[in-house]
Amino acid sequence: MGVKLPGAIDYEFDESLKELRLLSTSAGARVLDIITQERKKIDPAYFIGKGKVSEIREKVEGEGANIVVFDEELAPAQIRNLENGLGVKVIDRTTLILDIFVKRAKTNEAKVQVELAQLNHLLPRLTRQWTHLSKQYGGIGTKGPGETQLETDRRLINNKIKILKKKLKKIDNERITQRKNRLDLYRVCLVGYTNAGKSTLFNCLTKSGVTTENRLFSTLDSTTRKLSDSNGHKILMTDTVGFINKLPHQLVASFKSTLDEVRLANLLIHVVDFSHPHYLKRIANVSEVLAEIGADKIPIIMAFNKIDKSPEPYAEFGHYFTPDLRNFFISSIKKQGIEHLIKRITFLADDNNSA
Ligand SMILES: Nc1nc2c(ncn2[C@@H]2O[C@H](COP(=O)(O)OP(=O)(O)OP(=O)(O)O)[C@@H](O)[C@H]2O)c(=O)[nH]1
Ligand SMILES: [Mg+2]
Repeated sequence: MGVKLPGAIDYEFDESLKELRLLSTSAGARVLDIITQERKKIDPAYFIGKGKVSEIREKVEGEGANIVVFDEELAPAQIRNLENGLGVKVIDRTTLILDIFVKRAKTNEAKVQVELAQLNHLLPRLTRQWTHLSKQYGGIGTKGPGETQLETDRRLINNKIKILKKKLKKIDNERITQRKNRLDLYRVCLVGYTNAGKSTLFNCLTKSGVTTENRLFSTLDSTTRKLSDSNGHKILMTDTVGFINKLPHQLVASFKSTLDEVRLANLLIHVVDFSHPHYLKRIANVSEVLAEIGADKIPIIMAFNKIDKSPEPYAEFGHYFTPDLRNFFISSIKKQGIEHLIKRITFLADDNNSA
């Protein structure tokens, strides 16, 4: 469900819904229908109009849907009202992204970070209807004297958040030690929009076998390996989590230890899916996140990837991006343009070491 408000740009609205569809399938759902509504303003009770609620309910019943996903962030009361009105579960984009992260988290670090993000998202959304928490966290605490259920739930979540933060602090310290051992090495981090081809390029550059997949957020955990063919240079490459438009702030905050890898790199390679019609918008999205995590002052190289399936020959983009020392046009799958990129990385590493 997408709601178009005044001032929304057509292609951005469509793009966001397309992405919501991809996010849904990446989470394992099957999308039955996409419904949109244009509104002058948000309805405080239902977000959408009440007539629209009945219309969606009919569709939900007709198609046998069991969940409705909204592209915008919903207030707790709106979720409650919508669930009552539609008779099925209702979630928003942030919850969907968090769900995907939960599914993909493999390492202890990623699991702790995702759970922290989830609880931080949940805390302000706790309402009187939320009463099963003490069961879920049964071992941690029981209702204190004179506490309402809501207060108990809040206390349980806050306790859990404290525990998770402590765990993260420990992981963080381990990372700091790890990083100290690598300080003499030149550290390069691949960043970019999700599905841009970061892991494919990483495998290409380091001869590794990191999972690559045509779905959103395949990679959550960062992997670090030596650059192969680096002519005896000691260069470390890191593949890490991708970014997305409207990336939930809770995720950015709790992925601090993963994102520190980006923040503390000597060089960033911004991998772009050059075959995507709105790649320019995505570059802007990624730059925003880089600024948000304090990584916008690090030297950066642009790697325009997937030129093998780009609809327009990249040479014609000369007026936009001259293939120069900062812009590389590559295909990680067909291994085109990779040697130029490696040459540039090793040159910069050399320059850095001699400085
Ligand atoms: N045609 C083409 N496809 C590519 C190229 N590079 C990557 N892909 C495909 O794009 C999809 C995503 O690749 P990944 O390497 O998993 O992308 P990623 O940036 O690591 O994605 P996340 O980890 O999900 O953020 C996969 O299906 C790859 O096979 C390329 O140069 N050309
Ligand atoms: Mg990846």
